[in-house]
Amino acid sequence: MKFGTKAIHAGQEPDPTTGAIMTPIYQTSTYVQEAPAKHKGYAYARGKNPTRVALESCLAALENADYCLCFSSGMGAVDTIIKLLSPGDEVIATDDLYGGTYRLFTKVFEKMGIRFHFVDMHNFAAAEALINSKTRMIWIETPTNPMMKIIDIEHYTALSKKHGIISVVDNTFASPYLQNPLDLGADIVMHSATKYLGGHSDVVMGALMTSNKELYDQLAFITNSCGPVPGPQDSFLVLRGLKTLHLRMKAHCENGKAVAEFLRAHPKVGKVYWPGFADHPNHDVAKRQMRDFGGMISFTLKSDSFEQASELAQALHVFSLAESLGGVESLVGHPASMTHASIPREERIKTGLVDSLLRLSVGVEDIEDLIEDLRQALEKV
Ligand code: P1T
Repeated sequence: MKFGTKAIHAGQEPDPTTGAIMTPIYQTSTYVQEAPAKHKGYAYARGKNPTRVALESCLAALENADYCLCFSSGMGAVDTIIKLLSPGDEVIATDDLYGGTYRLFTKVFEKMGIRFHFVDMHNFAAAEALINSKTRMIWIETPTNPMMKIIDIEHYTALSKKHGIISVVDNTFASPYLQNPLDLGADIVMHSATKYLGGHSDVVMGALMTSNKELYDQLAFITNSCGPVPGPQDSFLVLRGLKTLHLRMKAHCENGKAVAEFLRAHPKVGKVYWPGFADHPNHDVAKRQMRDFGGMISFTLKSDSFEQASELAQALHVFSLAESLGGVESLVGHPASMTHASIPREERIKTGLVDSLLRLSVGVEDIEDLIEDLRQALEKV
C-alpha cells in the first residue's frame, strides 16, 4: 500500500458490531473476563485499548515498522526510550534539539547516573570520538529544532551498528511523510504526535516505532509498568488527523518553500534556515534522506535585536505567537524565550540560536495571506 492509502486505512476495519467506518472511541478502563485471565486480548486499558491499538497499527504502517507504542506526550515517549538505559550508560545526542528533550536529559536523567554528550553531528569525527565502552545510545533529531540542521541518518545508524549501540531518531519535524528513519537503519523512531501526526493542535501525544522485537518487548514492558499512555479520545483524534497527513504535508512543503524564499529576499532578514536551499550545509543529505523539505523555517533579523524580533512576532496576525508546530494553522515562536528557554544561553548561542531567532511553523492557509502577513509585519519593525 502507498502512503496516503495507509494513512487512511492501515489498522482500521469497519466496527464488527455496527459496521461503523470510523474506529469507535472505546471509553473503558477495563474489560469483562469470561474466567480469571480468560479474555479477548484486552485485560486493562493501561496495557491495551482498541482505539489506541488501531492508532498504533496505523502509525507502525506509516513508519514501515512492525511495532508502535503511543504515549500521553512526546516527552513520555522520550522518557520511555531513555529508561532502556542503566546508571553509568552514556548517550551521544545532537547539540541542537528540542529544549524539553535537553531538559529531560540533563535535569532528570543525569541525576540518575546517565551521561549525555551533545555534539555537532555534522562533524562525524567529533561524534565518533565520543564513543567508548559505556556508550549505549545515539540520539538524533533531524531536522533539528530549531536550527534545521540535517543529520545524516545512514551514517549514524551504520556507526551504531558497528559499535553495538541503539540508534534513535526523533522524526517529529519531518513526519513519516518526508522521512522514514527505520528504512535508513535506525532501531527506534519517535515522534511528538502533537505536531504533524495529529495536525490540528488539539491533542498532546507521543509515539515510537521499531521493528526490533527485543527492544519493543522492553519498551512495552516499561510503558505498561510506568503508565504514560494516551486515552481513547486523544487516540481517536490522532487517528482522524492521520487521514489527511499526506495532503497536509504536501501543502506544508509548498507553503514552506514560498515563505523561505520570500524571507531570504527580504532586506531586514538575516539568515534563513531551511533545508531546501541549495546552499544549506547539508542540502545534499536532506535530498537523499527526505522526500521534500517541510514547513519548518527559522530566521534571524539583520539587527539581531531581541526587541525587534519580539515586535515582529506580535505584529503578525495570520501567524499566531505560540509554542508547538505542525498544525494546519501557522505559528511563530521565539525559541530563546519559549521552547528552548531551558538551554543555557552560552550553549544555544554556540549552535546559532541567537536572541533574534524566530521559528515559523508554516501552516496550510492560502500562501498569499501568509506572505502578506509577513510583509506587513516586517514593514512595521
Ligand atoms: O510536546 P510533546 O508532545 O511532549 O513533544 C516533545 C517534543 C519532542 N521532540 C521534538 C522534536 C519536539 O519538537 C517536541 C515538542 N516541541 C514543541 C512543543 C515545540 O514547540 O518545539
